[in-house]
Amino acid sequence: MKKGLTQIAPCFEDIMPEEYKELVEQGPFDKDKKVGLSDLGSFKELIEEHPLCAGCGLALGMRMILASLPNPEDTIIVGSTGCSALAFSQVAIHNIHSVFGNQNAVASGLKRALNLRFPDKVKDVVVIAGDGATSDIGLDMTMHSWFRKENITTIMLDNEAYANTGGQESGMSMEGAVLNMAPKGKYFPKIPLTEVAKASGCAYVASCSPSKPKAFEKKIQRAILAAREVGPSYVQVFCPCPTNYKMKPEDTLQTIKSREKEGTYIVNEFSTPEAEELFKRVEVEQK
Ligand SMILES: Cc1ncc(C[n+]2csc(CCOP(=O)(O)OP(=O)(O)O)c2C)c(N)n1
Ligand code: SF4
Repeated sequence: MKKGLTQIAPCFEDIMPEEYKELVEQGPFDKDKKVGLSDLGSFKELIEEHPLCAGCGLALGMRMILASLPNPEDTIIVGSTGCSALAFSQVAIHNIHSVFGNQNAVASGLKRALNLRFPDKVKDVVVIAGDGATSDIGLDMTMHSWFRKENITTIMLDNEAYANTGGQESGMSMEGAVLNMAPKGKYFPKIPLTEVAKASGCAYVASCSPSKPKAFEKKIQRAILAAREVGPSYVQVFCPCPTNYKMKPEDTLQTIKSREKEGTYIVNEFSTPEAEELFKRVEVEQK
């Protein structure tokens, strides 16, 4: 199926807003016209009137992830509670919501069921969840999906806070971070989750940010490829929250660049030899 992947039930056609109808018509599904991150703006992956705040790094990160998906038509996103959940009902990709923290368990079951139901088809299952959902509440389920070597990709939208509930510290907040509900500053350092992912058996691990779109797209695509053919993959996307960190909305990208420059947000990449081999083969074929 090309366009028509997301559909409006006939009984709702007359009441759906115009921009939702456009989303259905103009999603990035047309395989004959393959789109990527550099085409962002020429198709519709997220409704303009989504409810995320002005300057939200997470909204930018989500748009870039959606535009980087190698196989949007056959991708199912598993989301979790948090700010991103407010936008998932308004994206052009199939997605399901899971209860806070359960996302990697739900994604594991979904991937196994899809393998049984569509044995001859590639179906990518991609978890996209906040740092609280991934590194705190859902850490056990996230890590166990890695230990079990489930063929799924986990993407963390790392805004270094529990943003949706008004600003509590998360495991991914920096030591000393002051938030509305962490007025004394966080007592312990940021969890090195990329290191944990490596040690837990992920075939591909990376961190990235919207400041370098080409590298961003490559990392998302590598992660999905690795999960298809080698084993679990993890990508950490830095996407600061201007509302809870009390920045001006227009300063989000500059904040990312400054943090990367001063080395307080480390952008890196790791692949197992098997994944490395796969990337070499596929990326040469694509040239
Ligand atoms: C089981 C459960 N515990 C707590 C909550 C309340 N809750 C909703 S969103 C949220 C914070 C989410 O933080 P994070 O995963 O970092 O995502 P963000 O909102 O920052 O994008 C919390 C604690 C909930 N919905 N369900
Ligand atoms: S609170 Fe922060 S993360 Fe949530 S929508 Fe607003 S800017 Fe984005």
